[in-house]
Amino acid sequence: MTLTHEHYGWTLERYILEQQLQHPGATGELTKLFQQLALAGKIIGSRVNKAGLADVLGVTGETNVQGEQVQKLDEFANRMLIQCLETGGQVCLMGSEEVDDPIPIPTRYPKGRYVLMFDPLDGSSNIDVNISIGTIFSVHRRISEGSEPGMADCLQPGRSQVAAGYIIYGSSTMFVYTTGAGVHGFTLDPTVGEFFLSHPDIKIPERGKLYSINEGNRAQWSDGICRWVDWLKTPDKATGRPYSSRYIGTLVADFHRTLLKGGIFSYPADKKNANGKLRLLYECAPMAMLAEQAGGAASTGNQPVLDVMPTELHQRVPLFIGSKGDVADALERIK
Ligand code: FDP
Repeated sequence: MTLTHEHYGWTLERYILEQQLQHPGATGELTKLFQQLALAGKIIGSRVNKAGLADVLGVTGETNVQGEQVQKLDEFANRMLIQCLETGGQVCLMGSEEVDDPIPIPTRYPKGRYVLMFDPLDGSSNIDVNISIGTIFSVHRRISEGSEPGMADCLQPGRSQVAAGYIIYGSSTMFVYTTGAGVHGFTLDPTVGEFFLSHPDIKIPERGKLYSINEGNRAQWSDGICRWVDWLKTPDKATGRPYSSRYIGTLVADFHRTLLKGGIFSYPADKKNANGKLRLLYECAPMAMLAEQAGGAASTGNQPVLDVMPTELHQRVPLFIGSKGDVADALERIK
């Protein structure tokens, strides 16, 4: 779909409503869930923009379930998402990268048909240095009919996600999502306070010219990963090598660039971390759904990320994600 002047004024809400009209059975609950996610994104984005002014920088002194220091903004983002989503009656249970166990909906609020998993503020090490950060979300259908929602609702494979997306707080704030019918991007006009359609039906180029990996970890890599990265850097006109290197250190930002420009992002397993660093449910599965919906691919190195059956809430998996051709090259060379 090409953006024309007819799309001027298409807000996120209107776009989702239009999509809903194409599904006569839709109840509008997912639309309401998205409205609340967008609201949380606007509130978090506004706080992120004032990060240097307000007393929100630095750490709280606590450590989260991953053993990392909790940043004040992480905590704020986590609280905002819970507050915005727990009251509306669309969600029955939530899971957050910042919280050890599933987050129940207080009994005074109705429980809905969906389970929401989120990473409230991805790229926390970049908060204090004015580099893009983001919120990632993943939506599943509740499977615990007739009983209290529980862990089984959270531990669903990426393939059964109903929706996934992220909000990037960068040079502009963008909301990028898929409900299984392509990937669509909206840019926040801060003067109006609305997300407007700016990137309809995003497609990842079949191949890119960029690779993105933390090369500081090279001493820990397998021979296969070293060989593959060396190959990417070896000049060869026919295959467009050498690739250029880009690494922001915020998954949302590195993925957003990969989605728009193509290429590959990877956080592989290494000698220290047998499953890499990134979390399956809050990071890899939602990004994998976006990648596949945009015509790209996402693999753990052994199987498509979307096919991994989760066994733990905070499980990690290796990630190779981006242009189809570039992911296929990686898989071929790391063997
Ligand atoms: P961060 O630790 O700053 O929150 O999810 C973790 C993450 O960031 C990703 O956003 C990012 O891609 C990755 O870790 C960066 O890890 P390294 O610093 O080890 O490269």
